[in-house]
Amino acid sequence: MDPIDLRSDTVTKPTPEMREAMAEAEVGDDVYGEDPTVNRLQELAAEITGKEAALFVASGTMGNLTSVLAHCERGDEVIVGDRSHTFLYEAGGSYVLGGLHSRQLPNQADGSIALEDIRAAIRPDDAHFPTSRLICLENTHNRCGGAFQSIEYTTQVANLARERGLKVHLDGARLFNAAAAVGSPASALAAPVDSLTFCLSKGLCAPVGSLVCGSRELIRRVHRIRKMVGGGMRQAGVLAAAGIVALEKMTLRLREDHRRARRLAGSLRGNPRLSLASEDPPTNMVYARLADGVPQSAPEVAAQLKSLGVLVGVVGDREFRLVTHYWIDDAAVATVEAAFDEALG
Ligand code: TLP
Repeated sequence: MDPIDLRSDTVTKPTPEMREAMAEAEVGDDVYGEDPTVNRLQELAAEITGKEAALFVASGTMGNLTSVLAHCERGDEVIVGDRSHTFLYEAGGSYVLGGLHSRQLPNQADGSIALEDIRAAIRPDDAHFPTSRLICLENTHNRCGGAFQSIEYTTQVANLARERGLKVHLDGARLFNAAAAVGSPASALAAPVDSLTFCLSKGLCAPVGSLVCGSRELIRRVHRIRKMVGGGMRQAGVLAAAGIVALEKMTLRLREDHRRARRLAGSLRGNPRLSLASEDPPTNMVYARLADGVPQSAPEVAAQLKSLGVLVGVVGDREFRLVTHYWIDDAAVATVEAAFDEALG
């Protein structure tokens, strides 16, 4: 039997409908701009996010990197949250490849960066300082419990950026989870920002790929940088076909994953050996810590859970991340609860 895999929503496999669409996809050489399925996916992504243009890239990491490089010049400064994916988990790409300086500001528990912190961090025009160029937000926020950012907050950050001549990039890897949680279309969350990346290969189940969306001019620059980092793909329509199914069929069902995350949290809350980051997970992530006095470490408990057919993410010595997705049903949630009871005895 396949294990119940809650390590991430990146583990999702394509649905049967996606595999069929992939097998039948019309393809061409996308470096020549001639893959009709990639072109259709890009048009659809631009339309759904309300931006002028979109570009298919290999991953969320590539989407964030190419966007940030497209906004900035060497030596510029990028304001990021200290718990953001871009800062923590993207191998320092914007520094290594772009010569960019990052200004890390504390992420609040709800995933936001306080407006006053951003205001205070924007550099005056003085030769001593790097030039503040870009603010990066994340929605939903992975390391802040899957928290979602409101349209109002995103707009406030964008207004501040505009006043001070900065741009805003949104890491919307899970933009559609945010949209489902806020109860608004993705375009409303995307409207305030200059660029955004969203992923097809997380809760939306496509096997590969992300989209960068923004103005035509920005996407033209992202396109060149994508080529530079080796992301010009050829008959990528095979992948894009699954992405089209993801956008057309999978976004509205994300609420189900959120409901299951709440259910999972509800059942784990009853276990005195665990303490949950949030009583009520905002989207599809449940963060749980081992209570004081539990002798095992998180990796040890995860190994025991694995032997019971349940895979969980380990984030630190005492903490787990459990992510619900398309392939986790109600029966799986019940099994996970029982496995924790057994592993923690
Ligand atoms: N996140 C992965 C890991 O890298 C931690 C996960 O399992 O959640 N932005 C956000 C907010 C992400 O959570 C991720 C992936 C990315 C960007 C990067 O996407 P990929 O993996 O496609 O490069």
